[in-house]
Amino acid sequence: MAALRRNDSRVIIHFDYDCFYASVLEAENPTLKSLPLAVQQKQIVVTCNYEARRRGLRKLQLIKEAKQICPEVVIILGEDLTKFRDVSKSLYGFLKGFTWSQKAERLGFDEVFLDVTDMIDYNLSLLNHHDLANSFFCLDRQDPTVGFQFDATSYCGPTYPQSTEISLLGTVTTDDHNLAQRLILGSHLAYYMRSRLENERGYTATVGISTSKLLSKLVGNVHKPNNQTTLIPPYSPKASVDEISNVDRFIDDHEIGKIPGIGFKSAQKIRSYILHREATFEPYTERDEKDQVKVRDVRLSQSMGPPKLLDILGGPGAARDIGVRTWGLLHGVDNSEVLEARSVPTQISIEDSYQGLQHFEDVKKQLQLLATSLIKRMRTDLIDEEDRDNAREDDGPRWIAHPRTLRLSTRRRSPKNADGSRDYSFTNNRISRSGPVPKYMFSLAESAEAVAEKLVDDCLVSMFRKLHPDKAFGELSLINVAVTNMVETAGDDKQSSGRDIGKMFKQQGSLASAAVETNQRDDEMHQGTASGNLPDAAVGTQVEDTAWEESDEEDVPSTQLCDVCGSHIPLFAFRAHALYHAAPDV
Ligand code: DGT
Ligand code: MG
Repeated sequence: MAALRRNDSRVIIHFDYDCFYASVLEAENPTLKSLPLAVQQKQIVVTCNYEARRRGLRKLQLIKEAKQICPEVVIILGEDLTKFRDVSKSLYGFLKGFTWSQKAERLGFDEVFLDVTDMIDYNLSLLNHHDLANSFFCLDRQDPTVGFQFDATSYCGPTYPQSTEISLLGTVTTDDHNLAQRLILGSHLAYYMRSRLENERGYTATVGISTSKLLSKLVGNVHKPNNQTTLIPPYSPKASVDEISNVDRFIDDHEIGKIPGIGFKSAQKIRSYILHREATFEPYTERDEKDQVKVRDVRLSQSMGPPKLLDILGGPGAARDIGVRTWGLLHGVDNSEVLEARSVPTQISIEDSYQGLQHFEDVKKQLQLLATSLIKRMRTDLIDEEDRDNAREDDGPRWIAHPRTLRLSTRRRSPKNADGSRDYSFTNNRISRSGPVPKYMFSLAESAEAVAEKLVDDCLVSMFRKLHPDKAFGELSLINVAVTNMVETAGDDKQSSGRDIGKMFKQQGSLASAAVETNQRDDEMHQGTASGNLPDAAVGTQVEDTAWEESDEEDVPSTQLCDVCGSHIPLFAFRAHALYHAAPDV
């Protein structure tokens, strides 16, 4: 049975900031650090600091419950995501700044993958094998004095499996020996970055070091918070005494739903197959113990392999290689690349969900709110941070990209059946209309609200009328306003290397206004505004760049239809969304 072969030639470091939203609030107000702190969105604790966790609070708990468990908890509203987004962007820039390859990929607001293979290879070649204990890790190829001292004979920080005495001699095959050396260097680099992140930016992170995004993300969780874990060799079964590799040993203990790349629906199908009955999934609570299916149970189940997984998971809409791919994931195989940093998003889209908007005046109000958020987001994401404060109209280039297309999309609520219920299989009701982005959207002379008002009156209302010529347009469950078709403007991105197109133009003495068309990828940055009928937790504030984590079937959207309100909810937020419905009204 041919599984995909794992490529263990890379070294990938995964960062997950500790209690991220809470840490951002603590950085603003350090007195909060010693207090139990919970961040509230609607009636849910979206996260809490570790002091609160020590006192029994947890993420995605109802506020009411949290107050009962810990009456002294300090609760701060976290519905405005601006500051979290800004910190996320800035920390990402900080971490990306260490890399040589620019392979730095953000997942949601608080996770970053770095592919540091080139740094590790370079530093391996510098090692003095006669004095490994006094090695120097060089962080800059141009300047050999920039870097840090480290002991290349041992791992820095905890490992999986735990070991007190691990040395290079501990492994058997040459491959594993080389891998150990690389991971030792990776562990020291990770520790160095964590220290700098904490000392210079005040944020701690939980970090994993391995050879893929999948393994580095998962192994980081072994020691939380403010720590790191390296998944150590042997990675190949033959090298270990009991012929099971550390990768299998590690992955085997995970519940299948915890494996990134195996989505909610796939996990359910696999559970049902293994349990020989419909697996129950109770979104309001932790999954029932009896319905847990571990990777080991699947991997060792009789006649299990890619064809069987294709049988279980295949079907309309499923990717043809889903069996092979899932079998690979169950063996820790994930050869997906850490994507190179992009200085600009391919598009910016703001949306909100509703229980049913029926009146034009309400629609107009929502268009105004969405357009205001969109313009604010454009100003945050498309203006060079350093330029923003001194920006004036005639100051030269401040926008690092100009979107060319404005798009309005709406989705109607599914129609009511005769018995009053709704037909939620009626999902293909999203319609869009596009037009050119008017020039004044880039004007900084007026407030975002004023520009938005003009945009609503000039463009969005007429686009809406064209989408819904009938006055009775039914009940809308979603409105999305987006700018797409991004054209990058030349600019000096300090983080970028010589590949940066803007920099290239500058270096060649070309006009700074030279623009280069970018390829459009379907990686919209969605943001739910806090104004709608659903909580942020449900609207998908984190959908930025999460394709890798969320989708297990290529053609199937990474959302789940909510039976209660008919909204499409990102899978990661589904539990929070269900909780929202369960929460009492305030
Ligand atoms: P950690 O990593 O366990 O120390 O704690 P966090 O808070 O960093 O949790 P994480 O990494 O799962 O999520 C990062 C941030 O994203 C978190 O601070 C709040 C937000 N977040 C996480 N899960 C949800 C969710 O289901 N809904 C919403 N609205 N936000 C979420
Ligand atoms: Mg986190």
